[in-house]
Amino acid sequence: MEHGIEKKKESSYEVLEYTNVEELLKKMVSDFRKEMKELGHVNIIIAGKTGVGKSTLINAAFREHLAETGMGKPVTSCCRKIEKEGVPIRIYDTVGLELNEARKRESIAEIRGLIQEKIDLGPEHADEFIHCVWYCVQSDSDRFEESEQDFVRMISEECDIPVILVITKAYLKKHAKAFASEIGSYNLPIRAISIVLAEAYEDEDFTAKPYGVPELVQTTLDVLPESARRAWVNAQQASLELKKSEALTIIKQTVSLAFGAGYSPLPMSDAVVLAPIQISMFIRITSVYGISMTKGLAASIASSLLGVAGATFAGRAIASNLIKLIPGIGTAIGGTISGGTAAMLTWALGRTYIEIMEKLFRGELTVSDLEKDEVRETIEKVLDRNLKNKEE
Ligand SMILES: Nc1nc2c(ncn2[C@@H]2O[C@H](COP(=O)(O)OP(=O)(O)OP(=O)(O)O)[C@@H](O)[C@H]2O)c(=O)[nH]1
Ligand SMILES: [Mg+2]
Repeated sequence: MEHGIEKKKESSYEVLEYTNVEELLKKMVSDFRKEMKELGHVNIIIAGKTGVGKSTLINAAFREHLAETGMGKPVTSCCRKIEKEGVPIRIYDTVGLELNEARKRESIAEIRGLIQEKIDLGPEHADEFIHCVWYCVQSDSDRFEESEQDFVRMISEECDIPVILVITKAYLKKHAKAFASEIGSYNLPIRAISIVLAEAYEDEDFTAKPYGVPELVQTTLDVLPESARRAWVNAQQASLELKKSEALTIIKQTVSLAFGAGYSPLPMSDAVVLAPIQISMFIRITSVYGISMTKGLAASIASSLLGVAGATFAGRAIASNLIKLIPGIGTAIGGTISGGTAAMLTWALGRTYIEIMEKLFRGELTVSDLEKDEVRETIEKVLDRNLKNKEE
């Protein structure tokens, strides 16, 4: 036994037995760090003239108020890099892109140089490649100037990077749509036009609610390479729906990989094998929500979802406690549980965990709340509901 964690291989399941809670929690935290490292980064350029709303958009689209709190290191005279520990994105924010003829040429050359410099680092530095450009233009601009059109053309054609044109501050929807179709008529080499109002707009006689950023986030995901997908889902905060659909995919993958066809019924005495499979599912879902797996969160998962309390425990108790909750099973027949039961249990645990993550993400709960008796009771109820939900 190593660090209170015993690993053995039995039938087709991986068996991990935890006998020491402290070691289990440490392992969860370190597995999470590994997961975060493996996410890599997504790198995007956000360009546009001064005052069009780039910083406002960055703060709406990504976690952690990046535009204010992410260090803005000047990279070139027209670009600064925004990044923050724990958020897997690097944003190159343009400054002073005023686009008079001389400045425009200089800026394009600089941005081109930046993109090339990353490519020249070679495939082992693929984590630094620029993946996408958002070119922002304000919805109440009179027109999309020729110099801006040239800029977009050159970036897209010469650098071969997907460009999404973002119409910002679109508090007048009809006007913004007309502007979008005007821009559409220029046949620019862009992948999409998105219309956004990143922050609510208030005037004396009307207010406009923010909209469009979740769609922009989804549109961007569609043009990103697969390798940048997980980092993007983590870093963005605008679309809770995107996080949820990604989390559901993880649950489905876990269930089908772990309990798909060909698995023999699992001896009840080894039902604890479910725990490591589910723990890695919890870790991946935590990363989707951009929430940090602290020891406190790990302890809450262990106690409210895995039924582990106290300093040491007999691992085998975990699943048998949970299995009792599944209607129609009660006690496992003949001392075994089927792959189907294990799958159902995993599904219910995953669904319950998503509900917890959403509450943490929205700030309706904090990690320390999870220790409260009433919150634990609620989690048990949610789990019970998910176990009884036969629809899925
Ligand atoms: N209500 C509202 N105001 C916005 C929106 N986007 C930008 N603004 C306002 O427009 C002004 C400029 O926005 P910024 O986000 O700072 O623009 P920027 O492109 O980062 O400007 P530079 O950093 O100078 O290039 C600020 O006063 C913002 O509050 C929006 O979606 N809604
Ligand atoms: Mg700014």
